[in-house]
Amino acid sequence: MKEKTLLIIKPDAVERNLIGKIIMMCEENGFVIKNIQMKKLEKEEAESFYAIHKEKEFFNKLVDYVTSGPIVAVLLERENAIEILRDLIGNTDPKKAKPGTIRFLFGLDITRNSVHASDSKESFEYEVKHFFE
Ligand code: 3AN
Repeated sequence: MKEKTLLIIKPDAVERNLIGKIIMMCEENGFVIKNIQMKKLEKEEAESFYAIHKEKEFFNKLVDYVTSGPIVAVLLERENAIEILRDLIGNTDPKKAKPGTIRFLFGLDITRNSVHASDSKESFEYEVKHFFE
């Protein structure tokens, strides 16, 4: 069954002109782009998007970083989209990401790791509301 998921191309990747390469990797892996939006998040929007991490010591750093420049939100669809996109982006820490994954290729460090992808159906339903109907 077809499933949707959300990809966020983060400020470090937008800044280094990697939008095209990242989207190309998604398309080459069978994802169809259903919607796309470039946006600079307000602090409140970023805090809401990352609410699940509110108690973490890296929360403020994460919010500052993700509001530091424009991001691109991409609504993607394919079979088993959530799991396959998580595999394609790789480990949160680019140093631990498998070769060939987006974070292995483009991530700079655990904060500036180039992309975000929903990690479950529940996170997707919550996150997508910040960008699309
Ligand atoms: P993922 O993005 O792989 O789902 P999460 O949900 O654990 O990872 O973390 C959300 C974001 O918080 C990550 N993308 C990363 O930028 C940041 N983050 C996670 N762990 C750390 C950490 N130990 N130090 C700094 N930032 C972190």
